[in-house]
Amino acid sequence: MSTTLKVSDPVPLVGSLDEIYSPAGVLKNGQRWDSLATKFASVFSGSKPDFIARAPGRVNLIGEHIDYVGFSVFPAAIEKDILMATRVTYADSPADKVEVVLKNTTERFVETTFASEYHSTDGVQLLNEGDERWANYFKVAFKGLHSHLPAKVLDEKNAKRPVKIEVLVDGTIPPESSLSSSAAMTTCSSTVVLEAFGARELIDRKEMAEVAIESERLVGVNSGGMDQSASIFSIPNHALYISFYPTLEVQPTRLPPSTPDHTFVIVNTLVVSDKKVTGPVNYNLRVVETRMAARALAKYLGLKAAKDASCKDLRGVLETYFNENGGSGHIQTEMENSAAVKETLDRSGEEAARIKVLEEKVEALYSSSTLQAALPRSEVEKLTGYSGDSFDKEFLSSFPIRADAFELYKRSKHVFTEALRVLQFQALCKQHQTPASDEDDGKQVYSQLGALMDGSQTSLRDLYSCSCDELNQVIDIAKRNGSLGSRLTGAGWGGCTVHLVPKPKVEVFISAMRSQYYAKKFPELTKEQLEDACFDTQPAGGACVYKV
Ligand code: NG1
Repeated sequence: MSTTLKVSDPVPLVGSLDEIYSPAGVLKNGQRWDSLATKFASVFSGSKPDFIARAPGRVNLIGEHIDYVGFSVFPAAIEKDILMATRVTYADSPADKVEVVLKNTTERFVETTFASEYHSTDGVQLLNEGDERWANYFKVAFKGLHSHLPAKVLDEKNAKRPVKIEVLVDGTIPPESSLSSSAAMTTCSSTVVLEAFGARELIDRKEMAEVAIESERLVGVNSGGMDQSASIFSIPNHALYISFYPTLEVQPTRLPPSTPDHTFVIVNTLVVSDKKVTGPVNYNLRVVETRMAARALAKYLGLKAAKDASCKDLRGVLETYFNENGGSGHIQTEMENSAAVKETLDRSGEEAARIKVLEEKVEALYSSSTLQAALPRSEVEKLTGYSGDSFDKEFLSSFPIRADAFELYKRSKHVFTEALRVLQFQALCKQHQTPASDEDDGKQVYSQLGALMDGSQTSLRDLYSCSCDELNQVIDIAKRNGSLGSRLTGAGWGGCTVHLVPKPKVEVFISAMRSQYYAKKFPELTKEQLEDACFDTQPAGGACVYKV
């Protein structure tokens, strides 16, 4: 069943770990929470924290590289998370600044301190290098939220104005592995700032998510909004259907019941992919290519708003195309011209049919094989109608990129087909919420869900070019050992994969991964490291505060 969720609620307070983790997760994490509070007392001169903020990582089940284009995605929070044990000292006499002290249970993240005046965060500097750079995530969350804090919170008459915030951070999400450790850091930091300033109930989760998405862009990646939304809004046992258009909305969705149960197994290739470093040739370049593709498609369709902000991404072009051509009635005309659009409308509804229409327009625009290849700038200038300085301003000014040629056809094709797969995945989940009454016991729906995941991987590998040898190897092993659907998750170029596996096959699956991938590529891994690299997971709860 799909549960409605109010994005306008504040980050919740929880009273017990059962509200966050599965029973196995409670067992695994209970001791960690206790020892974090004890460690806090030992590193911060004796006293206990006032609260522990928590934000999870996520695994994206389907819908890759389409959040920054405006299309919906389908992730779930995982149990691995960031915890921030926090103590707040309030002013007992007039003060003009707050000091933040950040420590980490992992030694390589060294202790760091920064201070900010209450009326302005301009003095808070982000660092480009060095061991204290990890504090940037907290700093951007603080800077981002500062202008949203109600005036009464920052007012000097407010006795609850913090002068010191002491934080001990502990994380279990492997960094740079596409399970969103960075979004969990930004989200957890935002939660600490809200609680410390007494503003948790004054700023709702939707506003917090929007600020966290903007804030993380300050760290240097032109990211979408999936990760922060998943980290903030998730609830246990549900995946989240997240849509960004026209505004952020979240629909928690359960996966279909089946006998036997199915689960998602995460396999980390252990190939590190740092988006901040490779952005100019990988992630940020893809964002730019999809923007070029949007302007090219808008021009081809002859849209009046082709150069307006409404057509800056492919979702915007889709909406503008239907608005300028008679709204949803136009789909009837398109249907008469295409059996595929009609079939999509019948099977998956109008939103899906609209996407199919645009996919067909992409095929028509790039019908010649020369246009389907990587295009030099001169060709992109012709297709988009932007040249010289206006080209630089439109496409090259937000984030540095490095490329001699741009793939417009392949990126557009991936975006529309992937957006369609997300709708189909969500529709299948919603249509199969009661146990199948026949012999099938959910087999058919799970094989359909798996096929959509496989389709996503093929598209990411061949059209979006963000897979890599290790990701492909892991996926091959998975498909030979019980996985119904396997794909990379997150940005790709390394990091993790996600696999849909019937529960009785999980053990065989994991042991095949160990012998066929890890033993060959990373023979030195300890038992604990192996357990951390390859594990099955249940959808977990989102960001919260636990009062100690
Ligand atoms: P990962 O690789 O998990 O950081 C990134 C983006 C997402 C999304 C995916 C690709 C950030 C913080 N996250 O995820 O918004 O675009 O890639 O689907 O940049």
